[in-house]
Amino acid sequence: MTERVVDVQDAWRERGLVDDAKYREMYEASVSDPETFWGEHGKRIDWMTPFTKVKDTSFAPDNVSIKWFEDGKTNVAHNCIDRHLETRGDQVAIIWEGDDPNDDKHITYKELHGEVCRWANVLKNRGVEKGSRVILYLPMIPEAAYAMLACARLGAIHAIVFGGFSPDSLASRIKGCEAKLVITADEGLRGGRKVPLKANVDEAIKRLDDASVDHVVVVRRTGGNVTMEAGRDVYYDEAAKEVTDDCPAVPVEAEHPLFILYTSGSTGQPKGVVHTTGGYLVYAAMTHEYVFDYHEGDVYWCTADVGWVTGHSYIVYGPLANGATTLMFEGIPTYPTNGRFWEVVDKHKVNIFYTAPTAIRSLMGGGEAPVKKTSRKSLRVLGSVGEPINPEAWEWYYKVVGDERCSIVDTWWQTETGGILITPLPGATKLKPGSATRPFFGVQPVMVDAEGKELDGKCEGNLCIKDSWPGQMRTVYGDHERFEQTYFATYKNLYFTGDGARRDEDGYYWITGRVDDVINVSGHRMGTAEVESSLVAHKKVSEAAVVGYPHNVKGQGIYAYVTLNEGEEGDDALRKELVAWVRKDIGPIASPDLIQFSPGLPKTRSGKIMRRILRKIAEDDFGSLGDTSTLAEPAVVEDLIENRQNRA
Ligand code: 6R9
Repeated sequence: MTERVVDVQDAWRERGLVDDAKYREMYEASVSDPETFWGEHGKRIDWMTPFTKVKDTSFAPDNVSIKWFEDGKTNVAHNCIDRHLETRGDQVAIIWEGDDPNDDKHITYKELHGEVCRWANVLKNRGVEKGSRVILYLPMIPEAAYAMLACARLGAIHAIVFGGFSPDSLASRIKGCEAKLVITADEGLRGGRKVPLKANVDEAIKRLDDASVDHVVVVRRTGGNVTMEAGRDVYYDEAAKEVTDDCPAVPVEAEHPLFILYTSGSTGQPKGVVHTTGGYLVYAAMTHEYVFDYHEGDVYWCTADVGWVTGHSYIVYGPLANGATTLMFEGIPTYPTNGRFWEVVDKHKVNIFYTAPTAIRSLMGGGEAPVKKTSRKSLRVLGSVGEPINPEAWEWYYKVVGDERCSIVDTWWQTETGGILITPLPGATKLKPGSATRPFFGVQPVMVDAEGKELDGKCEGNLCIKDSWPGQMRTVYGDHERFEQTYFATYKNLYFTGDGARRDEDGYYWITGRVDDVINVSGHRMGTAEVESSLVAHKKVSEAAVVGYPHNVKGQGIYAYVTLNEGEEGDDALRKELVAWVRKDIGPIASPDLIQFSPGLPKTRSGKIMRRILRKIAEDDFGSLGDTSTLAEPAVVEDLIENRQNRA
């Protein structure tokens, strides 16, 4: 197959912030002299105390230390709100589109300022101060942005937990960061269905013997009935009556933590990824401007949930730091109809649209009609994030959604990277469907083989990054050693991403997916170990192994091999029971798609589960199992193949 190349259209180049020559010039400057480059771009935000030091970073395996703009002081809420008041106080900062198509709201920068100050005062009255940890467990409502910015205004550290996570997952995160205060809503509303958020918070706190939580602030979203514990719980609207809308922004050090975000890794419990203030904001704002070719006055919409890093960097912090109008959507792509995205685009005249391949694939199933019914004339740039976009979905996005008129930016990055690292720039980069293309300014990708040898030119291997960029995570909350071990111990002096990639003759990167035991289900990261430990916690289960397999819509599905205790019978009823168990334990996103009961798992003589074999069987590709000579009991494999669930 010859590779398709889509040239930069004249209109993209004319409007673009940079063309190809400018990209090359800026990229060269950014990697040959990062101090000067970032010293200059660090000034894109306001500093209460200007920095004099730009970069002090080391990837030395047992002494990783990352500091940017270290002697400067600033405040993220000031940069996202206050500094815009004079020039664009009456401009809309947030367009909120509710789950119900008749429900929307426009919030100006001036209004945002008032709301955030009030929120900050409500938190302050409850003991929140610089360094306090606050958990947010909220639906996609403007209050989520207000609460994030209110924490930032006080120098408090927010940790958002996605509303789809269970009480147990919430409890472990509350405990992990010893949060004093939890912000939630009575209920969430998605696709017409209610989510019992406050009840889940009650459950979570009940599960912790020694709960750190002194206060729960509850936003009324549906007005649904919830239990309020006297002395601990308060409705936000009642608490807000007692405060003013004036609250100064607290200047904090550039390296003061802005947020913790829990993410799945290949082992154990989710890690608390820590992002700090100055470098993070500079990087989020700069990538938002260049990658989406953001211009003054554009309406920008990222469909992610604020519970994921994409929502942090590209719904709230990046766009608001740039004074943009950012759209926040409460609902889902298929409610009330599967034309909803495009109807919202027309309704609010969206210019830049950013979503995940899984959403595109699910809408492809509904055909072109729901798309073609809408105009989409306002659209200019279409973004993709979360997982590799298959060329078929790319072409559909380009042709059907974008009418071959919009540029596509396939943006590769991670919770850990804080912002986009590999991506096209609309005015500069020729596109190849399925490739995230070239590195952003200051980013130096390195390809290595399994032994850690650096590969040149066209190659395939593991993707690492040489040297730091300002948006990089700084540590794992409370466990710096785990940070060093996870990301810097595999390959010396390199940040290891956990992703495999291919680099082609033009230096373009094609991300092939995770090379560790992390799977990507509908753009959501899941550690296979987390699902396994949930399954084995069930009283009938003796052992479990979980792998990913290709799934048409989700990208990857969850395939679980389960060995039951003596005397237990594996049938459809038990399958259902186990799916419900995992849903309840971790959350709906972790539900196994396929469960295979097996008398044993393929192990080496030293007892290691041979996941390579399990992956092949789950992919229905057992003709090439590779080397099976180290198997302790070869007969196990025959049984696994015979009873496989995923038959082509
Ligand atoms: C931002 C985000 C990170 C993992 C990452 C990779 C996959 C994200 C991608 C992509 C191919 C892209 N990923 N974007 N793979 N092309 N454009 O998704 O963060 O939830 O931490 O996931 O997602 O495997 O390592 P996070």
